[in-house]
Amino acid sequence: MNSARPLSPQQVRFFHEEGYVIVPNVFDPSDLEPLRRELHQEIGRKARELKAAGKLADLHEELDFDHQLAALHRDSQENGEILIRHLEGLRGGGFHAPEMFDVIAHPKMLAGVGALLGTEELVASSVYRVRPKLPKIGRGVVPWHQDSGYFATHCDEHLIVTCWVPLVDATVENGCMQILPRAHLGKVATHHTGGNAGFLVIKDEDLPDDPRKAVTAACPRGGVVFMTNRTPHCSTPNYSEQIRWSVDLRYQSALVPNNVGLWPESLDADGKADDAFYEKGNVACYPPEADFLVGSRLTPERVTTYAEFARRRETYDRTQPNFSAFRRWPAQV
Ligand SMILES: O=C(O)CCC(=O)C(=O)O
Repeated sequence: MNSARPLSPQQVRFFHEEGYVIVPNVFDPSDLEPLRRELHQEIGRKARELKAAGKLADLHEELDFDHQLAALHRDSQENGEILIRHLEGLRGGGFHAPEMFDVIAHPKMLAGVGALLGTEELVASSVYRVRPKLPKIGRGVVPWHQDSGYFATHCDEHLIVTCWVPLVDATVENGCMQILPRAHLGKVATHHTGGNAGFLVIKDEDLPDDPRKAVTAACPRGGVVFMTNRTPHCSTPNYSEQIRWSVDLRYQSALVPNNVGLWPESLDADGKADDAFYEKGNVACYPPEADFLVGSRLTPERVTTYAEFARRRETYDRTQPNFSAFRRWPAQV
């Protein structure tokens, strides 16, 4: 295993000026193999559960990680959706295996985000997503947005770094991202609800710049696309024959509002945390999900272990917060 390569000063400057930087060799592709393998095994386990429940006949076990889920989805869209939602990582109950945590807390990843954030006191967010973009269907196409569109307004002016990590080579053909450069220096644009698959969307006329100026963020496996929370981006359809797998992870300085160390303790009988916890007590940029310390020179003993990561995600998942970033935006595109 090679060691962590810090980003060069040129890459850090590029990120701050352009709002993104594509670094092709953060990981060795083999560093991502355990996560690919675990996701593949999880698909097998969940598909066997569906088969035992009489919901599907063919497990397509002969197919590799880059194809099996697409075949299951082709056989039954309903089963495909169940599997995708199970893997997505949405809310604490989603995919949070040790192999996922190992990528989030990987020294190579922390070296990269540490350089961009200018600190070793690093908080990772539970707002990470696993994205299997299936071939030849619209699902997984993500409309123009800024990640800040999903966060609480008090974090608009803070820097939260999104790290988009392809688990296959991401190309124009398989639907890599498009990024609007230099637009992160302005405000958070107006988003609307009602985009494809429930995503928030910035209408073309509300984009801070001409979408024809977008750059195509192709990125090899092992690379990372780093973006700011105010960088407008979207992604296009997958016209290839295989799944475009990726994970997107989010980090911030420990000085930016977060809920490290906070637990939604006061749950009522329905498992609902009291409003005060989400309205005032929990000031995180995305309060419904647990943040955790992943790097610290000052208090290394507080750095989160896998067991605590899992417990925090699962505890937050049992609550049903009132918080919704969507309430900030006008309804429907
Ligand atoms: O993976 C994609 O296609 C889009 C990712 C994205 O929008 C994000 O990471 O915020």
